[in-house]
Amino acid sequence: MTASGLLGEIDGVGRDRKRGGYSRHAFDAPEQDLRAWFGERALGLGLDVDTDHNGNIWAWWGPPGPDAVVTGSHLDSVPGGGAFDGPLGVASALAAVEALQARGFRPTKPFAVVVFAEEEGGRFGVPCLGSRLLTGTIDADKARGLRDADGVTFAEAAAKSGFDPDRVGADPARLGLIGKFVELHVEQGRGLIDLGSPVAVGSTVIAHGRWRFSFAGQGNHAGATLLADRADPMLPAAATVTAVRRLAAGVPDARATVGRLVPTPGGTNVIASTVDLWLDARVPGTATPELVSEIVLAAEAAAAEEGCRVTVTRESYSDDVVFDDALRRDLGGWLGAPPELPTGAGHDAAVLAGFVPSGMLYVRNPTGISHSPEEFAEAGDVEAGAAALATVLERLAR
Ligand code: HGY
Ligand code: MN
Ligand code: MN
Repeated sequence: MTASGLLGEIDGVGRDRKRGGYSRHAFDAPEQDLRAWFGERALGLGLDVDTDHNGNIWAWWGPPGPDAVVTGSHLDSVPGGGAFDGPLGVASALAAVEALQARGFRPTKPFAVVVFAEEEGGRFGVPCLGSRLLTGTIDADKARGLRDADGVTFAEAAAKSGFDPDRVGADPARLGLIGKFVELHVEQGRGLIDLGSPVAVGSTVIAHGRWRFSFAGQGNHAGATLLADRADPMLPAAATVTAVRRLAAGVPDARATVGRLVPTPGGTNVIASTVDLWLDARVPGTATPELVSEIVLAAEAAAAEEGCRVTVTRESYSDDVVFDDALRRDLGGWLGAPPELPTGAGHDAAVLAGFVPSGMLYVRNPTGISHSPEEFAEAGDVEAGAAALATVLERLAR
């Protein structure tokens, strides 16, 4: 089965009629369907499938063991996301295994395809939750207590899906099996369009984090409350949204976004009592916290002006990552020196990079758009990516 064919099999899973694109979140029905699809396809390739206590799925080609060559990505999406972010890496890994088997290759090292849980943080708010739990880079108690928009905790959702929440947490034995990790991913930008290549090798991932701003005021009647008598949290929230863009514009190469803003109670004729917004801030190097501090000052000033209060909580943060130099050079050498690309998008490979030699391959996205239904990859480039992945996996595992 080609990678395109595998993607075609899940094309209808988790379509979001309201937003467009796909909504596939940790432990929800579409994600469970995708887990089942992956398991069936992996078993069909003779792989042994098991799921770790953090919800990451491992499909072993031969017995598990140390110095394993591991590849994979994720199957969950952002709300209204594209078809390729995550699934392309998983489908390409399965297609690469099938292609290697077809040409009679057998790995001389332990070999696994992995699907990491909750990479987007689309339900519980922390990106790369599965790989952070595996590596112990998130406290297990904090993870258990993460809540979704309905107030359901990760522990409750995990238990409902058959996992033991008490076992969630660092898994040094399993992490210790990984010798090298390579993730293939759709490019989330325009680099390869301008470079005229279907595939690139990843070089770096810029620092990025998420902060929750909670503005509190006085809920009241929209018609019976004079302006002078209001403490409307929507005002400082709005001021913060514009301050994010204004302040980020002054920092070289900064990206800062408010894509999620939730007033409570959210009535048309109601002055909100609280407004929550989430900041996604990313700056190469060490400047992200400084930018966020400036944004917090602006939020506090705007809140005070309106007689409101604001609390800010850091929900996640990852430093800059530079992928393993030797592996990056090997990947490039084995693929005829394709372009190397930095990225502003986070990945499980970047979490693992702090523990094992990790690398990435990117596949051209002619729209340059991601985290949106327009995300795309041509079938020819999808197959070029899967073939490139097969090439590097064969070199790593022989
Ligand atoms: O948000 C990111 O950069 C990634 O898509 N999780
Ligand atoms: Mn993504
Ligand atoms: Mn992704």
